[in-house]
Amino acid sequence: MSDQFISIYQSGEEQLLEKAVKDGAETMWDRKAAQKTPCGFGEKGVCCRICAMGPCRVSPVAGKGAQKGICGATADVIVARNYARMVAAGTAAHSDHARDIAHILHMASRDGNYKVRDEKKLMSLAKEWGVNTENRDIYEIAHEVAEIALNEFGKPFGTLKFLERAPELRQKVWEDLQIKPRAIDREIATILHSTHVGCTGDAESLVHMSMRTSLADGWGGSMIGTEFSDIIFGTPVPRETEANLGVLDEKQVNIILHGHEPSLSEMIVMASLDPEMQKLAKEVGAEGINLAGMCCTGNEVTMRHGVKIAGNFYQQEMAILTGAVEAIIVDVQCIFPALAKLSDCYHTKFITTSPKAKITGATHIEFHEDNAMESAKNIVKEAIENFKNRKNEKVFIPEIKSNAVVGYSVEAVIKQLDKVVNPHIDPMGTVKPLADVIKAGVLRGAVGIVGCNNPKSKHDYSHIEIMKKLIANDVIVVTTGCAAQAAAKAGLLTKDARKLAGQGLATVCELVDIPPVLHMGSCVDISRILTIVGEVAKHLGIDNSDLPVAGIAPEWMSEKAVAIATYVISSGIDTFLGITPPVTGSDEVVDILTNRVENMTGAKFFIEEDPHALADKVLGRIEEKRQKLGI
Ligand code: XCC
Ligand code: SF4
Repeated sequence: MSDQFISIYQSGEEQLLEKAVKDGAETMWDRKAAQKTPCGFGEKGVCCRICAMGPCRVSPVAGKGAQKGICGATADVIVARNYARMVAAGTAAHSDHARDIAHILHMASRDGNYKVRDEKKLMSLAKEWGVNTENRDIYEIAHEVAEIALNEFGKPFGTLKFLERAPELRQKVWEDLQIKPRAIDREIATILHSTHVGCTGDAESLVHMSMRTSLADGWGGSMIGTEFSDIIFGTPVPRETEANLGVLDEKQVNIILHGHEPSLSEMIVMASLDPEMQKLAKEVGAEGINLAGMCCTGNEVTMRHGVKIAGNFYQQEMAILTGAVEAIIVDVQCIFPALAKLSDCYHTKFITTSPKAKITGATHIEFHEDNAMESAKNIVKEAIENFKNRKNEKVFIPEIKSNAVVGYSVEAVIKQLDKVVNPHIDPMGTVKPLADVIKAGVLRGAVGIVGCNNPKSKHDYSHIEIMKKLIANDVIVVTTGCAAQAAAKAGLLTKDARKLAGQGLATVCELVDIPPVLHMGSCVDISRILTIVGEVAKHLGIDNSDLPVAGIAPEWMSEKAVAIATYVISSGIDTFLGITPPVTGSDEVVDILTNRVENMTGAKFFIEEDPHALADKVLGRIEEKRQKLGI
């Protein structure tokens, strides 16, 4: 195995943590230690503070200690309510992000900052939604499509439009279960209502409602986020980049883009290329401006521009600890409030930009979409001017980075697949070649590995171990979010990584010229995975739940991940969690999620904290599905 593949475990983190001690900087590890043993009630999900008669905590053990809250809520009800609220919060985060993107399309214009970059995608969506396209200006069409999307959040009647993209058999499952989400905001509000004191008092009903709300994320908010970002900023195509903290450059102004929404980061990318900004950087003695992404906004700009990846969630503090970052610019989600105090130990400017995510101690420069370029330039200028404050004696950049290929949208995957047919014949433009190799057993299956980092697990270890084991067993891996960045750092997103793949997968990778692990984008882009799974199922005339596919969140931590996991099982795809969710205080809820839900949706949760055992379980389940299909 070449060094590249093991570099993940030597990413300079230890040296940076030592540096933190020397610099008197506090990190998540200090705070984790200060937390001591985590609260056992919280960990099991049996703590309720929904009303002021409480807080109540009930015993997770039947027959021992308090069995009910003051209102009479049992452990089952309390656990299920807490779970439902996590799903609602996660759905809200993805969807509120999507709403902003839809608004941007609504304000897009030919001479404005935001334009229509993928007309083909816009036109096909217009057709899908019955928007008249004949003899109309492309921007008029865009605005109408955007308005329809905005109505998906609060429309009074009907169900979400994108549900119709699912295989018919899946739509029938949703219909029968009555979990087709209506308006996105409505599903979130309904959960908040139903989990208010004195409302739903039945665990199964709460899980059922959670499924409906989560589908409003996957087939609503997230899908709108992906599709509209593609229309406005372009649908990603494969491109090369580099990943890990070694992408920071001592000689340049280093700007970290952290958060989720491409509306700001896209503008920063444009602003940093502006000759005026480049000139300013030279004037302060830097060789140029070096952008590097982190978390999902990093994924958005790497997919569309090849912007380098500084790292994933866990590395946000590490980036500042290098002492080489002029500014860390954030929008929303997954941003440690701790960055404010940490950046005070260095010259780094911590710049918040969204009214949705102000942080005490940060420099707040509000980003306004209607004035996007000017806002972005002001922010970049702050970073450039800060270069002169850098203290060279405090700079340490670990010299570790890997090459990666990113940018596998569904469209890009299909284009690659066309390479298996004779290029002189018309390209098929379908997922048929993928379905064929799965059917033939050349690929045993396909797995999505997604989600965060969590200090409960060694950084990236579970992501990488699971990926390596699956590709070695001829399972193709698609990845998004912080998992994708872990893969990038480990060198798994290179064509070279084929040598870690089993013979079948290696042959396919060779033939269609792809890495064995495909970077499909940010977390809202899990909707791309739903789309491709659905297309393969449709092609074979079966349901998602029949396919040898699975979803894994090895190191998840956010409420968004709970929403995702729930819409993935609701979409008929088994989901494996590497971190135990706070539900174990209720045998009933555990039984629903890991067992009974399979009779409803055809998929269920598996919880396994050991990455190797988890990978084995995935492989076992894939073979089970193959057997059932008779392939
Ligand atoms: Fe956040 Fe999206 Fe998790 Fe990473 S993977 S820590 S949610 S950035 Ni979405
Ligand atoms: Fe206690 Fe019931 Fe109030 Fe929760 S809702 S805090 S269980 S009384």
